[in-house]
Amino acid sequence: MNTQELPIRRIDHIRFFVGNARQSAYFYRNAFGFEVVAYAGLETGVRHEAAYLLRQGDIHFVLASPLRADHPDNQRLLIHGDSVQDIAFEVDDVEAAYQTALAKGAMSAKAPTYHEDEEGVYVHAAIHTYGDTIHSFVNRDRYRGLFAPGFKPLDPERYSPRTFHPVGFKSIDHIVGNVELGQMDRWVHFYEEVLGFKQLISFDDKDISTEYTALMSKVVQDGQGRIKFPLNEPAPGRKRSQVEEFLEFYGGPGVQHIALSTDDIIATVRALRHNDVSFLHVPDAYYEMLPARVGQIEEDLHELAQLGILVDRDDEGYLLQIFTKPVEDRPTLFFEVIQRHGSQSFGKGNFKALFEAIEREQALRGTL
Ligand code: TYF
Ligand code: FE
Repeated sequence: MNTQELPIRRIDHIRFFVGNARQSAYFYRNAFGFEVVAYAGLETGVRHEAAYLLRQGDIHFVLASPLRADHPDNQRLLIHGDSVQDIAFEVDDVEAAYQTALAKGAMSAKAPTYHEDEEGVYVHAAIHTYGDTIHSFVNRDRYRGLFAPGFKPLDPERYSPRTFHPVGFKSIDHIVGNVELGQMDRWVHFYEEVLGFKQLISFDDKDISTEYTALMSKVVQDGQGRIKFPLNEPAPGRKRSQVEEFLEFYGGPGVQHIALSTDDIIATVRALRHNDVSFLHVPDAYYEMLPARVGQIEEDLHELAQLGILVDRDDEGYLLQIFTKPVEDRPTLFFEVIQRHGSQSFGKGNFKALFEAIEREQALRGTL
């Protein structure tokens, strides 16, 4: 089994390639409550790009922007806008992970490199996944520096480290990819074959298309069940699928949403709303039906209704979730806030309310 051959320790970081990393860092700090901890750029000896490392709980985001017209990734800004470029994994052995992945059919994005400096050795390689998205493999067991070569602690002269208010995000719960019509199974197989993931068979499996879903979705997860990647493809429906809208405005397959977990969704959503983060709106009727649907829960229903938090129950427990509107002008990337009480599924009972809320937004954009 290749979970042994390719042991993924965890999601190391998500790299976003953006037009203006300095300003994106301001947004992810002041709206989402990330701490800006490190910087790479001209002042640290990096000539081609500026990058900010943001941290909250176990979550690490790298926001990178090109500094010149000859940056090798420039084209993706034009095609995708600001986007998730890399879901990077920390692995035991970068070279072995990369060779195994290639032997199983992955396409190389970057051959293994050993960055050696006074801080030790940082090992990095990368493979392609859907669209222009890549998976890096990194290992810093023999690296004592901060995060990666080129990164230095944030210089308060460049970026004020004060006024950061964590909103309570703990870890990455799942990352969703949108792929083209008919391509979902291909990418499910890619994660099974290349990375040793397993398709998650739960009663939540969404390969049903009803009049309101117009999408199909399957979930793959790593051997330890800690990394979960749902994959969506559009399904012909009554209306234009939200996945089609994404593919059009993103310019191909890519990361659609990132679900971040919290242990106190009420406090987290309250803080995010205070920070002007906008969420999808569900009608009041949703909350009238809620007690009958989910039964007894710890949280106060009025508070959940006030904040617009959704609830779903399955045989293992329940979960609370809420979805932001797209975080940029293109109707592409959005975030989900999730708190699990036992349930390991994805909120199937909320799909109708959620997809109808998305459709109302699509209607406003004229893309339905
Ligand atoms: O990740 C999930 O499966 C849930 C539900 O376009 C969902 O968050 C699925 C598809 C979609 C938006 C949300
Ligand atoms: Fe989700």
